[in-house]
Amino acid sequence: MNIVNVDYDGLIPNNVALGRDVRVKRALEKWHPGYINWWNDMGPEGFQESLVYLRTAVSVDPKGWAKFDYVKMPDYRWGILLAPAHEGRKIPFGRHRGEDAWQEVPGEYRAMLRRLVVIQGDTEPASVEQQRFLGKTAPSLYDMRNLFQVNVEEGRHLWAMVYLLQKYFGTDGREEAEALLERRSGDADTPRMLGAFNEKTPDWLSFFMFTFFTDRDGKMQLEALAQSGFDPLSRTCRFMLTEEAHHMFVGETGVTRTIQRTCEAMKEAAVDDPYDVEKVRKLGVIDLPTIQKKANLHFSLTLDLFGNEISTNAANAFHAGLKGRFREERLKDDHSLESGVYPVLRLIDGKIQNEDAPALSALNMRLRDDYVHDCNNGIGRWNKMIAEIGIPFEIRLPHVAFHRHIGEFAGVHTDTNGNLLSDAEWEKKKSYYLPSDGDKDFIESLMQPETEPGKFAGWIAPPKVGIDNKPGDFEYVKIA
Ligand code: BYC
Ligand code: FE
Ligand code: FE
Repeated sequence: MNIVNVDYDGLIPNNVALGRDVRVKRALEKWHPGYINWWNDMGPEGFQESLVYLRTAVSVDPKGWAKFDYVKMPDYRWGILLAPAHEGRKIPFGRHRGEDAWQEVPGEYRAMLRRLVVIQGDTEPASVEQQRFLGKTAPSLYDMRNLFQVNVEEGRHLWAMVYLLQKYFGTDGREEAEALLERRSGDADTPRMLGAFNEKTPDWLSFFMFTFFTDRDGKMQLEALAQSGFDPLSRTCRFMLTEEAHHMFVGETGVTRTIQRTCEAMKEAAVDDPYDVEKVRKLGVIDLPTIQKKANLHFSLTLDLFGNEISTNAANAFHAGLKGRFREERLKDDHSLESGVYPVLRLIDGKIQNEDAPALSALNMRLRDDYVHDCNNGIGRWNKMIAEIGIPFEIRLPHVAFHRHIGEFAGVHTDTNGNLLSDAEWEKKKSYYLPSDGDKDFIESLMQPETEPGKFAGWIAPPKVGIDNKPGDFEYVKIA
């Protein structure tokens, strides 16, 4: 069988010759019913019987790997898909740089590797749980379909990590795979592992911000893990990244279309002042300052996912060759980082300032910097839309110290420019920076479902083109 093509004959589609790996095949088949139960309990509520126009991977060839068709989500063919192996691949960084990439788990790094796989795996079902009620308020069938596409792919990402656990980590891998189905986003007793994945995604603007900001953390972390010297992890993440591109698209275009509708409505009604929130809201669109607040919230929550600025975990993972840097292969240094330094923004003597730290310890910071850069590219495109329509407003990322719960700035309050605030000032001003109850109520009031093919809720502009080149009135979801 050609590695590029996916075998759809068995219960679990795959390109890893599962048919010849009886132990792992059995383990996954045993895990499968629990997964389906989880999907039925925690997946998109109210739409499990609907036919959704979804893409399914039929190959891992970057050109034309997907086929589109109507499926009921519980019948989606979640599979195990690894990007093709690179013949003779070497470990690209760390103390084992230049040695053959590992095809089995290196014993000395087993625990560290398992932890990385489990954390990655935990975020995937968490996001499905967070988004499970959004189908009911979808602004169009097009958007509903995109939500469900993201959801089934996050489900597949869970499969991707579970495959690694079942194949390479024996009994404890199996236990971790079970536990991934047991934790629940936001649950007081059994929460998901990382903070942002226990927050709510209450409305569609949050969903778009989440896919813009938080899925983009996914992209950065997957890029770092795609460098891994543990080859099966690298290949798994490489294929996940091709799916991640669509999640990023959903977020970026979702916010752009929201902004577009707001700006167009303002132009039509000759409302020039973007800060005249009441007037803008009367037009049935989300005012730009509130969109900024949502961005502040989701950006700051997502920064917490990069861990501490100074991290021995990150240093150890890099040194061991398990987790690299963003685009490691393009970086021009010794790829061992044993001697270099990296500037880290810290709180020193009550001031936020840069301090050089050992480069190895600063890897979370470095990945976060790459992430911020990537976010700014997307936000530039939002601002281009605002400028084109001619509204005097710019969306800006808040300072990295703003509203943080992990790391250097967890103990302080700042405004969005990074000026320190006392507790009292913060309490007074925070509804200026983050969505207030009133803002949330207003957004919620707009979240009325639009389920007629080709129609869109009044607060969001239609997309420029359809999915899979379908016409504007295509019925992306046949609601049952
Ligand atoms: N919440 O040394 P540190 C995605 C803990 S998103 C709670 O700085 P490290 C997706 C930390 O565990 C990408 N706890 O940590 C997106 C540690 O505890 P222990 C997901 C936190 O390891 C949208 C202690 O604090 N993938 O795919 O350097 C939809 C010391 O911290 C948090 C990954 O994250 C937190 N935010 O950095 C669907 C990649 N941060 O061990 C999917 C795998 C830190 O001392 N994970 N702690 O008990 C990693 O690479 C790292 O574990 C982290 C944390 C970057 C997450
Ligand atoms: Fe994912
Ligand atoms: Fe994603």
